[in-house]
Amino acid sequence: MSKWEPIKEYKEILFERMDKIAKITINRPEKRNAFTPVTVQEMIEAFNYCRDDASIGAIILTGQGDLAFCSGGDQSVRGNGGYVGPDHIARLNVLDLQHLIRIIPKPVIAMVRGWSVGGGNILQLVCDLTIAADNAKFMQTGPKVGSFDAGYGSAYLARVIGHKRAKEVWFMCKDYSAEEAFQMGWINKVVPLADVEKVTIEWCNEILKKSPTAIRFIKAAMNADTDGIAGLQQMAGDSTMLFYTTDEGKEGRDAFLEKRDPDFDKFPKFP
Ligand code: S0N
Repeated sequence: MSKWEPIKEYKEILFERMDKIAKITINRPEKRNAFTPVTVQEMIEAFNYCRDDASIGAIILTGQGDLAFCSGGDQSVRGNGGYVGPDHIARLNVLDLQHLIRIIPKPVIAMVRGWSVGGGNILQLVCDLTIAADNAKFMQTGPKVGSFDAGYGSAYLARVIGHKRAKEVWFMCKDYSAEEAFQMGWINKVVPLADVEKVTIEWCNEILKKSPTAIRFIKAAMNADTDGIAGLQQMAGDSTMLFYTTDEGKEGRDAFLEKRDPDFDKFPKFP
């Protein structure tokens, strides 16, 4: 059905594109796509590539195979103070990835098949939209396995599904079906497993017909509401970027370079 072209070879992820859509796939199906610091670093690099490439307008994040989107941090490389990669440094670099997914000014869509667990489930949470296959299951296990995400995983989850539900998710560590997650507003759509990629691509293409600047500001505005001054900074940066493209913005730069007073009088003072 789809013709994905590789963008770059990695050890623990696949990174592909089809026209304006990029797809980042956690490729550790034998571990239910649990992530290591290497997986996360590779994803960070791939997301940054998508951020910089102006021809990419939507990004899909998924896991390889039908059994899991992601089962969270790889418990076999969990050391003292974080997850340990080849550099022997214990890290929680998935927090940097969560932040990157939030601030990247392009829509990121999680495509969930099978298990979405722990830190993996937080990754789908921080994506802008989630399309789930009908075999998807959602679960936080932290309090069972000696960990927790008190950042986006808790506070933002509470914003998305409500405080009572978010506490239930973390206190009970139960799994929720795709239909239950949909009813809670945790995800956007449930489709038959066989259709999940087709529908995710359809959603991407629908978004790609819309104004990228409008999408960028809608995403930034919602982050500004939930992320405090850091969210505001992102939206402010977007506004500055837009201002740089105006004659009014250029007048300030040009006047400085031409060693003259700027003439801002000629610009309209809109109501
Ligand atoms: C996903 C589950 C439910 C799938 O069950 P299923 O289908 O029965 O398969 P299994 O036989 O259990 O698994 C198949 C093989 O995959 C291995 N495996 C699965 N998950 C992991 C994992 N997370 N790490 C390492 N290996 C994993 C199995 O061991 C098995 O291998 P073999 O065949 O060799 O035995 C089920 O597998 C399950 O419950 N998995 C564990 C889920 C889990 O608890 N994940 C970790 C949760 N914690 C985090 O994600 C940390 C989050 C984080 O990074 C973080 C972020 C912010 C702040 C703090 C933290 C923090 O560290 O806490």
